[in-house]
Amino acid sequence: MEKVLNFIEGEFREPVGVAFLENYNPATGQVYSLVSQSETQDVDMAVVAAKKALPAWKKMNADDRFRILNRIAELIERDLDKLAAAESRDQGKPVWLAKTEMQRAAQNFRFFATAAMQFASESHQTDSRAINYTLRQPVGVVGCISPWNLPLYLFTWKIAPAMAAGNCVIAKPSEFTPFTAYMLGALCNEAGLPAGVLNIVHGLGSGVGQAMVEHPEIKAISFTGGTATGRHIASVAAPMFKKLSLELGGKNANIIFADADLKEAVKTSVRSSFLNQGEICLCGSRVFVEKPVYEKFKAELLEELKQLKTGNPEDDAVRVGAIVSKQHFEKVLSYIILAKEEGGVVLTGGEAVTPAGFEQGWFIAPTVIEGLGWNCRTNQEEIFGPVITLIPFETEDEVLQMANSTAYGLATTLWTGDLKRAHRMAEALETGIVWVNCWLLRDLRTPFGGMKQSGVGREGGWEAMRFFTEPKNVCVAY
Ligand code: TXE
Repeated sequence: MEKVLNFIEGEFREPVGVAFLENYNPATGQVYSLVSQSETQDVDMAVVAAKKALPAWKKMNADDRFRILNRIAELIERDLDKLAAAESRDQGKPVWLAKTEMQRAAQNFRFFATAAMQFASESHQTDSRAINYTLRQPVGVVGCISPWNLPLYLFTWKIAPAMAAGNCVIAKPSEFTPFTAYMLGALCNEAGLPAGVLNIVHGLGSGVGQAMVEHPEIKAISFTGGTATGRHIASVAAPMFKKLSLELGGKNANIIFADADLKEAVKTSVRSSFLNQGEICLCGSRVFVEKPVYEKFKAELLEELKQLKTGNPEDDAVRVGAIVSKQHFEKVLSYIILAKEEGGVVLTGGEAVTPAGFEQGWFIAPTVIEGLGWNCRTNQEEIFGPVITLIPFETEDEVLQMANSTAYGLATTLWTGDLKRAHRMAEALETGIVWVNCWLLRDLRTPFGGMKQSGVGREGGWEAMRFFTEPKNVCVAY
């Protein structure tokens, strides 16, 4: 069976303990590869390699760094079909969707390669006495820990800016979806990335992830994952004053006002609810609909959902693939049971499905529930699956209060034809991102991240370049 090996100092290595985890294909429920179960010693070796590579990498001129990172982007595009097939097999998502994400992974490298060329420091004249300028220096050896929902896309979203800013990286993909990060190692070698600039260690979060956060020579951690894990990482990193960027969960509102373009709102709500099986931190799982259009929206949404095919990820007509793991599949189903106990009425879905040929896979039908109060557990906790609730509302104030009621603060989508209302709401919503009459329209220059328990810090554009650098002020009197 194929082994997912660590990538340290440009070489593929077995973990020191020669232990492996089973890696499942969520669509078949079968083990198809083995993943290195690394421990502290593997992280130590990766840190030694990264420290060795650091002086030359941080001194390399931006133009040369740009060429290497751009070359990685080209190689991802060259191997796009192979990578997408591997991503789908590892994660459960449809292949067509994985292809779009591989394209975005390449774009991450291209975008941050360019950023490396343009990242300029500020300078300030102090009266007529001195000039201050800021040196933006790489942090050094940094850690990137990524989740299982958008594996290569989120992995590269972190490592690309880290390397572009001149850092050497220890990166850990999720143990549930390590395969495309493993494949990326070979592409980095082919692109001429110096050995040790990127080191990939695989294994459990509680083992190798924890070892990364505890390592005194890893000066910053960029993490995307669950809020509970983020809280734990923050507590471990705090005594060492490590720089932290935490992108955590969400319980996002999708708000539809009666004056919205309803057709467009329905169409996009199908995507924002169920894309990637609802396993995107930006999915809108609480759908608030203004009362005059509630029944119409509901009927049209349910009609659209009849077209949404769940099943074989290799089938281009399939829109909903398999849930990433057995544990997560059971967690999502347990929330559907909870919703019923809390008085929810399942309008469609509400159960596991077994597509022909995939009887052992972990599939859940797109599920719509109504009849729940805004403050029940189903409407407050992150489910992270193909499950949404419909909640009617009467006034702008009321929906604002309900939308802001959760512990999370990642993203909101608003559907309205009233520009003034859109601005008013955008200002009052307690989320890091507000989409008006659109969803997931991404521009890599914009700040990405959440407030409250959705995280600390922002990724994207200069935010990421700032996170991965230390500003040093130099004051020169004249
Ligand atoms: O994520 P974890 P889980 C949410 C979603 C999901 C829940 C839990 O609600 O149901 O989080 O998912 C590594 N030190 N999101 O448990 O554990 C782990 O190996 C260092 C939202 O699968 O947070 C993996 O690489 N690292 C989210 C990464 O952290 C540790 C995406 C994320 O895993 C660690 C995924 C530790 N002690 C889940 N423990 C989003 N924001 O998009 C684990 N890890």
